[in-house]
Amino acid sequence: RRSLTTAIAGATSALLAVTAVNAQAARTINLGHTLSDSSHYSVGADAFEETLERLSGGEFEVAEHPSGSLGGERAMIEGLQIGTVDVVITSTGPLGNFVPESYVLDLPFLFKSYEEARCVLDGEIGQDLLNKMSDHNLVGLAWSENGFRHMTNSVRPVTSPDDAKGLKVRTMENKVHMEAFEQMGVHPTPMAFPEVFTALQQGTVDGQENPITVIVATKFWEVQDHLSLTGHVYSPAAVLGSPVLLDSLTEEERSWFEQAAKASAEATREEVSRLERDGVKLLREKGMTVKTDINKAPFQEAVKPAYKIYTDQYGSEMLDRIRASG
Ligand code: EAX
Repeated sequence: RRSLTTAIAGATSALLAVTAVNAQAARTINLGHTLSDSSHYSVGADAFEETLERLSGGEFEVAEHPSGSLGGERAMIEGLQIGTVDVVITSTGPLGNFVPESYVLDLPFLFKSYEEARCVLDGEIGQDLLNKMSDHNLVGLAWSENGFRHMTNSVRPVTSPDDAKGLKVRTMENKVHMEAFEQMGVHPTPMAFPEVFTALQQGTVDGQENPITVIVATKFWEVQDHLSLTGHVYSPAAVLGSPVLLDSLTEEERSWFEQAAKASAEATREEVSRLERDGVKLLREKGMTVKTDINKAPFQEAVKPAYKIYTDQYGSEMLDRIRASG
């Protein structure tokens, strides 16, 4: 009897020990983004999760928080800085407020194609920009993708800057974008993404601009009638990490996060490319009128002063490097 009690006690403490080791081993990584769980960011989050869990042999597990459930992109970046969020997939929208070096990427009509943008971001310039983030209390893990942005509104079809004049358009909280829209005669209204659908629904703003990916993932057809493929700016996404977490890791652990971020970016870009092929058809089926044949020259001309405003403040070194690499 005594030996049975001892055996049970022994087994119980062994079980407790195993449970304790497991609880310690599986560290939960909170990953946030603003888009739905059917979006290209969510595809990227899944790839991040799969890769990190595999490389770490289950030492880390990833909890995805989609749809802005941890706040808008600006709020989540602040969360990374103080360590309340571990990993964020975000557009560069509010990033320049933290890392001014990234503003160069937000200049309208800077990149002409996906190939060009991806090539610059995957090369030395992209790596330099990722490295810069550590000067601003953030860890740049990889460049992912949002896509070329297009204008939608609920007032009239837009095929020229004249058509866009006077429209109240939600922009990201990004002064380079806001400046460019102002030059176009549009009234820019900066707003965090989680508020945009309701603002469109209630008519607080007439329009917004986002890539096909975001328009599809957010069902903007429910609140917007007209889409114009202006492709006025390439919108990168960044996979960012919290320095509070990443600086506490071993070199090997940190490399797992970098590899997971790269896998995430790759999966997201594939999904962006797929939606570039199939998305417009879907949006038409959902009832949007889509202007595909947009003459970009007048738009490009209208936003030109944004370049001078940018270089006056930040210099032209990064811009020259990007242009020279194209
Ligand atoms: O990153 O705020 C925006 O319009 C972004 O494109 C969106 O949150 C995805």
